[in-house]
Amino acid sequence: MEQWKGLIHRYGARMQVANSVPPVTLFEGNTPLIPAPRLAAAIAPGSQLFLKYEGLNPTGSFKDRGMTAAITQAVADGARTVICASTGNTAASAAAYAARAGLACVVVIPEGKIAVGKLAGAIAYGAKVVAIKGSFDDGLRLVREVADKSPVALVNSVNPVRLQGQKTAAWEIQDQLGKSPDWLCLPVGNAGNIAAYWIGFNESDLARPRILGVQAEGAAPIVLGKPVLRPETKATAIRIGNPARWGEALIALQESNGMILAASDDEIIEAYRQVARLEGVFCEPSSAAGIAGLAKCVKSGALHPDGKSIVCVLTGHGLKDPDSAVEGIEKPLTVEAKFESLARVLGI
Ligand code: AN7
Repeated sequence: MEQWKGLIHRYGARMQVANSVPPVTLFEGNTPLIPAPRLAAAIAPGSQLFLKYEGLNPTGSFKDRGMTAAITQAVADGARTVICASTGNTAASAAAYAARAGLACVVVIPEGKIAVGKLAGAIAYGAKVVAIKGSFDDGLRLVREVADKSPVALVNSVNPVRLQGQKTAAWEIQDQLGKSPDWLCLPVGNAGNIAAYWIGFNESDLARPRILGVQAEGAAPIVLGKPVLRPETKATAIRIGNPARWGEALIALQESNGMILAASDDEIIEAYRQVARLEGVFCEPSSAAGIAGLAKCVKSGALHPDGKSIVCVLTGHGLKDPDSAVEGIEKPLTVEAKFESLARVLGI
């Protein structure tokens, strides 16, 4: 088989992105669609449940799909510096692709509210990291202003080229499944991803899935129908109170005959632990929001899983947020380095 060379190599002809320069790529995309029968038995009996494991992208999240496109475009446009606001994953991804292209990168993050693995990435890839005393929404407002007033390229998903990269996930799922699923479940933050999937499904000849979007209860502006001034959730990636792609999210939900709901932090964390323990797939808390929402809809009778094919998008890797993994967990047992000591705790 021909070597995988990333999304623009594979799908460039169907993406609106500059082709005047070589693609800036880390060979992103082509992530596995993993059957999840044990999770299905637990939360959606009778369904064929799959996990689109986007945490296996080069910087550990789905953001790399959009970033290969946005940074390639920035290079073609002659940019020297790119900027984004981020709850963490966009920052790490922008920093990596900027490094790859030899561009400078500035990331603006909400102080104290991003997972350590994301900050580590942004620093390792050499970005200039600026924390603000404010939320992601404040950060996005600020970087938009910077991009308006100076020659830096904005690479948040308000940049349409980002969606051109991210829409490819819809086509990958269709290729892997041989059809569209009946349901696609995913977390919703700034709503770029739900908008991008909907573009992808619309640019295919196959039937479109129904979309289940899930927000965190403390950051659920679309569910509430109004912006949330001070969003709060343990799912820090989706701690967003005024999504930039709100309108597109509503269109995707309406046209797909979909649903949007809020899951509590407890429900999200339970789903996050469940998918790791039942399937061996470790995602970050926000990524489990889609699973939490699916479980909720099945329980309430809003979604009948029997005979349905369902894909939950796991947007980011669990190792991005090691603190959440160990929070509230007892420390590992420590014993003397002797057979008898180990045997005693194992009960043998
Ligand atoms: C793991 O990195 O907004 O609805 O600045 O990191 O397209 O915003 C991240 C969002 C879901 C929500 N899952 O996607 C950022 C940022 C994970 C994420 C989302 C994010 P959108």
